[in-house]
Amino acid sequence: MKKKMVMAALALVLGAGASFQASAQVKPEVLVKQRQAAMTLQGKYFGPIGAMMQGKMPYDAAVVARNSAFLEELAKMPWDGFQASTADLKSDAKPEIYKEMDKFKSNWEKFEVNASKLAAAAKSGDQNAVKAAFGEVGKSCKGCHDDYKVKH
Ligand code: ASC
Repeated sequence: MKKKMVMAALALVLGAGASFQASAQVKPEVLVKQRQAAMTLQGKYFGPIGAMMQGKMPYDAAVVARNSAFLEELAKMPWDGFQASTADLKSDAKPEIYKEMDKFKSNWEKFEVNASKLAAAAKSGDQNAVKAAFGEVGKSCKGCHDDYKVKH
């Protein structure tokens, strides 16, 4: 009886392992879509804050706080989609990414830190802090795009 239960538990663990492995092998096309979707949403939530910073829209602290909180999470999402398996697919990602993964990674880590700082500033309600943090996020977007995104 005891042995049967152990075997059943073992089968469960092994089964879970197998399905995890299968899901880890995501199709390269899906990885590209994942990246693009995350980046699109980043732009969607970054844009209005930018418009407020430039005085093109009235400052709305609730929208800034919500968008910044979304951005903090979105900032983490594209990066595991940049796998070598995607290097030959058509996208705006330059091939240098896969040759300079350490540098690319340090860029995205800076971006994540800056996005977190923006979310913290937005929560504090200090508009000057939001402005400064927003500028740093924008710089990390642009810095990485300059090096690693194809220009059209
Ligand atoms: C955006 C967007 C970018 C960045 C960049 C910031 O909304 O689409 O690429 O902000 O312009 O400098």
